[in-house]
Amino acid sequence: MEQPTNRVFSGVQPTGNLHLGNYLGAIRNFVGLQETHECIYCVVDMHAITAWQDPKELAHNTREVAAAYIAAGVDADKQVIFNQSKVSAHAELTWILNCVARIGWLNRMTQFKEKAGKNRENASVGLYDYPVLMAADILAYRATHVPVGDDQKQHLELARDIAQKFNNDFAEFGGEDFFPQPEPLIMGAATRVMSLRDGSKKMSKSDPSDMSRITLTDTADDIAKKIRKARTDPEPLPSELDGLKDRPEADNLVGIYAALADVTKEAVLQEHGGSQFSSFKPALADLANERLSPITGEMARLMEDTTYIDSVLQKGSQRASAIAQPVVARVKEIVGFI
Ligand code: AQP
Repeated sequence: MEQPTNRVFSGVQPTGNLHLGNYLGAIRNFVGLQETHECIYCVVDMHAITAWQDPKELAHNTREVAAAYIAAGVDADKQVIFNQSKVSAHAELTWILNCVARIGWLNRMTQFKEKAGKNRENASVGLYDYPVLMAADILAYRATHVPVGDDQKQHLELARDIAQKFNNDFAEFGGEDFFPQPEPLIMGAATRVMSLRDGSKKMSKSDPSDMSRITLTDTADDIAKKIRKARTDPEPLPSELDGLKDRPEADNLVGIYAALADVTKEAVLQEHGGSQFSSFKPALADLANERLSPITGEMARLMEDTTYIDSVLQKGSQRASAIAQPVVARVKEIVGFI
């Protein structure tokens, strides 16, 4: 079976409140990669239901993530955009990989610990198994590169371990080197965008405070208000990177500015070092609005009539199945299923 050398796979959960972290950590990088790679971008609805979702909202949010991909600049004709539940290869491969992954490996996953919190006994089995489904997502396409935010690094390492163990366990049966080691692509100046209310927490869809995140449905006024109220310290911005040490909120805003302007944090500090937040924040709000408003506008337009998005997802799922089903069929042969 031919192994591609430049196949990208990534996904975003349709759990509502798509935010600047999702955009800068993932979606924006999806766009650049399509110049050089064959790209498969998934709306991971099966991951979403690891925590309960209102079925009507799940359908809306699934279309909205697809709309965000397209509005941000992913070419729906050239690349594959689809939702995970339409391609059964993901679920089928997950079961086989569940029997390869070790419980000890999953017990180390920090995202499960954070999301399950104190109520661990009551978390869904799906939430615990989330990283194995993620490994299956990537390996079903024998993807070589996975653009993600920094928070997904540990899950990517697990996917590599699962791929390696499968290859070793089934080496004699044609499995040797069957799965490539997928490489994480963690790119840009804002690989972990932090909450606007607390510089020690990542910006997240599930944060109860809407003021903690800038979303891809916010208006210019919303963005200006959220940035104005973002927590900061009383010092002016430093001129050197070292001066951001122990100043997580300042570091976060500088990182967001750098990523949006497509420059380094050093360059932002060269320009704004010595400025008070009272002048830096309006500049950041203007820049965020300039970059995001074409995307939010296009997303809103696409969501007015969802026929086009549904057709993209339908066509994308057929193209995704055509790639993944032969891989899963070969995996079944390798493990001895008849
Ligand atoms: N704060 C972030 N900074 C940079 N990248 C981020 N990503 C998420 N948050 C940040 C990246 O966005 C992609 C899609 O994430 P996801 O929807 O699959 O799940 P998540 O990581 O659990 O995202 P959220 O928004 O934080 O959701 P909740 O609140 O449910 O935990 C991934 O590439 C992720 O790295």
